[in-house]
Amino acid sequence: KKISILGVPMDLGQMRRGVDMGPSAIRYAGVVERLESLGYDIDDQGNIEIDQAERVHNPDTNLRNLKAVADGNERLAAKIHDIIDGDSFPLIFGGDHSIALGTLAGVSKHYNNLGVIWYDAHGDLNTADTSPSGNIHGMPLAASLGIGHEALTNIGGYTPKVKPENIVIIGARSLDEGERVLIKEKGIKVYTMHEIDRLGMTKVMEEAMAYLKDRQVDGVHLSLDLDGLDPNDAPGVGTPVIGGISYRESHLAMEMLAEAGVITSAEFVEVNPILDEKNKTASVAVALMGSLFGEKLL
Ligand code: DIR
Ligand code: MN
Ligand code: MN
Ligand code: MN
Repeated sequence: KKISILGVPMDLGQMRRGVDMGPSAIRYAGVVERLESLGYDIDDQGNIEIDQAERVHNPDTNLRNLKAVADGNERLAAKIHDIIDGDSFPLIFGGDHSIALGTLAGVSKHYNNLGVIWYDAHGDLNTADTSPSGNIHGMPLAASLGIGHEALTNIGGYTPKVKPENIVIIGARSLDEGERVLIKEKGIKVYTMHEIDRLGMTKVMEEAMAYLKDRQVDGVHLSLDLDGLDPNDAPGVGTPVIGGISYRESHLAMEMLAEAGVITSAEFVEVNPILDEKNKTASVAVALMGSLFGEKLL
């Protein structure tokens, strides 16, 4: 039982500083001790090198910091190969959600039919053409489907990373117009807050896992954006959206994933300690990781 931790101090996929300190905040919240207490052998590989925001030139394009984001993600993808080749579980700490480009580039090569659970308030399905912000952290899922600028779709030297029918989005409550169009066009499975309220998290997770099983996936990557949770429970995020998934529901979701034993790689992103309340959001992330890796009270 080996887990390899990689921090990605990336804040170039959006405009607020501080999310580059996410990996430190998560380590400070005790993640290594927490997972070791569950019997895992933890290999903390430190952080990927990412350009400092103040040093990155912003060309006049609707893809903010494109080159620096792409370069960092190439380095991340290469590290993930080594982790999986070494038979270890890749556990990645963001950084903003643009790092999913590199994570999926590294992970997907090792599977024939990867499934993805995207736990997020947002769809992250924008492209330069549909993005209202120019922020690449709102684009990684589209790029991983092969949609968008080549510098993003081709991270790791191949595209696409995932099929639309192998994705389940959970927690959506803020979707841009272009994202809605793409979801309908591609038939992407989405559990919005409406379905979570209506069905309850138990049913949502049962259905999500049954859906991916039907797709005969041979691995499932969990990409968990802390803004999927309600800002009352996870205030330290750059783009909070009210009416989110509760801490309790999120615990339940992680416990159900642990029981089913389906997750083969994971990332926890968008933890911003500058915007946080006494490192609450990183602590929530660590608690969720505890449940994801099998923690039980009795
Ligand atoms: C928005 C925000 N849809 C954008 N996206 C965020 O800028 O594309 N994703 N915050 O997590
Ligand atoms: Mn490899
Ligand atoms: Mn996101
Ligand atoms: Mn989000």
